[in-house]
Amino acid sequence: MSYETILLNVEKGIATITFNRPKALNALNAELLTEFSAALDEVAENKDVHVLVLTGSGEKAFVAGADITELAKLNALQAKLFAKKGHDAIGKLQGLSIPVIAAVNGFALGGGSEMALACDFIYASEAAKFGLPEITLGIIPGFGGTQRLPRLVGANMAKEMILTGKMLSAAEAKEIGMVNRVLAPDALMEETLKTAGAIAAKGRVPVRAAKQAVNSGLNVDLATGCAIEVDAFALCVASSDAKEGTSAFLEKRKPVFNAG
Ligand code: CO8
Repeated sequence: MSYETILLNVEKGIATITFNRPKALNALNAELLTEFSAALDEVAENKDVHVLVLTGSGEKAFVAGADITELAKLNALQAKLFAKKGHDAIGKLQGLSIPVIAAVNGFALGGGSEMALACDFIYASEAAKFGLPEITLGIIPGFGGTQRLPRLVGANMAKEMILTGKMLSAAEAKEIGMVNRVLAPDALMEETLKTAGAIAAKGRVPVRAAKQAVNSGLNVDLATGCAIEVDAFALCVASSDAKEGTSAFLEKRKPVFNAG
């Protein structure tokens, strides 16, 4: 399928979705959200895809937020529908069984930060800037920022960002635990794809099980989380990935997962 506002590329088990409205700093309009959601379906249905990477086109932005030209025209009901559209797409992203890495190449503001927060982890270029500036527009984050940011960096840090609307540099975002690695701009994609490749070479079953166990465990008490892990562990032990991984160790060779 071809898209107008995003690019979808699949290579060596890794899908890359690039937000592609560089003239509007890749802002999220209704068309982009519809296409993004369809691309996620395409990725989810492709059995050859083991990892998804998200990035932005152009030098300046990952995503500079929801499209303010569209936002400015909405009444309350339309705003609710637009917020739901964003939540549905970003919820679908977070619910993918394969890992997702955000390669944040520039501004990740408002909906852009919210998109990155729904990924499994974030690598950022030294040029990246993060923030939830909605308060400056007289609104609040509407694509999950008030919920996902405090879960990741703690309530107080999240409230300072949301209430002031201030931007953080990539280094500051790393300091508060929002970003895993900060890289030179021209090393961002290479390093992100290297990590994606390392994950794609692991067994499909344990990768999905590990992601799901961590995510499910975050919403429950420790005992329930540990029970989730036990079930997921048993599922992995019964898989051909465990057979290959343990046999390879005992036979002193490198395991080959996802061969067939
Ligand atoms: N929406 C639409 N267009 C945008 C956006 C945006 N979010 N951001 C930038 N653009 C456009 C500019 O209008 C400009 O277009 P043009 O060339 O036609 O004038 C072009 O992109 C380049 O931008 P600038 O000239 O402003 O570039 P600067 O380098 O001077 O500034 C900034 C870059 C700092 C990123 C600046 O563009 C900016 O502040 N952008 C807005 C950031 C923002 O406030 N984002 C939050 C938006 S609200 C949101 O995300 C809410 C999500 C939940 C929605 C819930 C729905 C109900």
